[in-house]
This record gives sequence, structure tokens and C-alpha cells, in this order.
Amino acid sequence: MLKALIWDVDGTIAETERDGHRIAFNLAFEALGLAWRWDLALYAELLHVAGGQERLLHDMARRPDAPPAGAERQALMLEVHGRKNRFYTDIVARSGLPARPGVKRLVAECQAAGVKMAVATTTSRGNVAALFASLWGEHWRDIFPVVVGAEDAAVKKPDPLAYRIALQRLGVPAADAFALEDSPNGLQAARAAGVACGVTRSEFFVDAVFEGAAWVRGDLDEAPAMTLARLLQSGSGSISWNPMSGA
Ligand code: XBP
Ligand code: MG
Repeated sequence: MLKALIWDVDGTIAETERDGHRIAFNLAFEALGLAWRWDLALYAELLHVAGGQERLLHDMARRPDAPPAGAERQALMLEVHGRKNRFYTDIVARSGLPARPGVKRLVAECQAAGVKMAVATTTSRGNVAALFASLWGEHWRDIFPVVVGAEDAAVKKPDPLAYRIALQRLGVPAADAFALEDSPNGLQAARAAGVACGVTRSEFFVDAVFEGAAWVRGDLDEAPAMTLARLLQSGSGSISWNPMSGA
């Protein structure tokens, strides 16, 4: 029985990667006098590395003008990432990023039906707060009482840690939860925690393979719309999925 819906944030709630984080990374590079820029093609490749800090380190490792591995590189990474997050929350607060189609509708349906909602994300809690306040107003925590972010789960998706913590805080077994994700890393994290998962492909994952998803679609409003009733039907098949089978 479905008791909780666990939402990924980046790419699932809104197209935050293309229009938020990527732009903010570039603004941070510029502010620090770095010539590095992440265009769409490079960012699509870099997105396979979950976590902004990990992504920066991965990119720096192949740049001849980056500081050598060690304390200096780590310090620059933290400086860039801190600035990126300030630019990101500014972008979200000032211009607002719209929710992806059907997100607000499904959230409202879950609220009305008493389905608990949580967030399991790789990004930091401050970024979630900025985005959710812009989408649902200052009382957004009443809708999403459980938020598991980078500060809670040090090991990023595809590791299941964020999902395991979310389930624990929700007090709901994995079999009674359903996850919504946009990326292969996210799907893998949910499944490894034993949570059935539907996928709404985001811009960067239109061609990705999503093996083991309960369903894969462009967005929640794509016909036939993914209503809570339809999600429950789709979930019943996938919720019986056995994580030990390796299917
Ligand atoms: C999101 C991420 C994050 C964001 C940037 O993955 O991988 O790293 O790109 O956020 P998911 P931070 O949607 O699977 O949670 O810079 O705060 O990490
Ligand atoms: Mg995502």
C-alpha cells in the first residue's frame, strides 16, 4: 500500500540543472577569474557524476590549469561550490524556475489523499529550501516534512543512503513508498533502497536507459496524465519488485 512519495529535486521537480546549477557554476567560475565554462554538452557528460563538489573535482582532475590534487584543489573546489550555491539560490529567488508539468498537481493530489511526501536529493538543503519556497511558498515544509539532502547523506546517489534515511524519517517501509526520479543515478539509488521508482526524463536524460523503472515518461502531464490513481496502479506491480532478484 502506498504511504509515501519520495521526490528527487534536480531535474524532477524543475529543470534546475540546465537553468540553475549549470548557469550558477559558470557565474562562479567567472567571479573567481577562472576561464572554465560548462556548456550544455559538457554538462550533460559531467552530470554522470552526482554531486556538485564531486563534479567539480572530476572536471578539475583533467584540467591542466587546475591546482594539483590535494589541499589546494580541495580549497578551490569548496570556494567555487560555495559561490555556485549562492548564485543558484539567487537565480531561484529572483527569476524563479517553474515546476515541471504535473508536479504541482500530483503534490496537491497526495496532500488531499494523505500520502506523506519526502525529498531525497544529492543537492544541499539550502538549495531545496530556495526552490521549494519559490514554488510552494514559505510554508513548504508543511507539505514536505522530510528533506534528506547532501548534509544528511554524505555518499551521493546512486548510493541508496539518501533513500534509506528518508524511509527511516518517514517511518515507512520501502515496499510502501514510491520514488520519482529523472536520472539513471537517481533510479539506481531508489531501487537499491528497495523503493519502486517512476521516471520523468529531464532534458539531459532524454536518451538514457532506465532499466528497472516502474514506468518512464516525458513528464507527469504527458497523456495519459500520471494521476495519483494511475501511480497507485503502476506502483502495485513495481512495489512487488524484489530488490534481491537483481531484475
Ligand atoms: C543532483 C545533483 C546535484 C546538482 C547540483 O542529483 O547531482 O549535484 O547537480 O547540486 P539528483 P549540488 O537530482 O539525483 O539529486 O552542487 O548542491 O551538489
Ligand atoms: Mg535528479
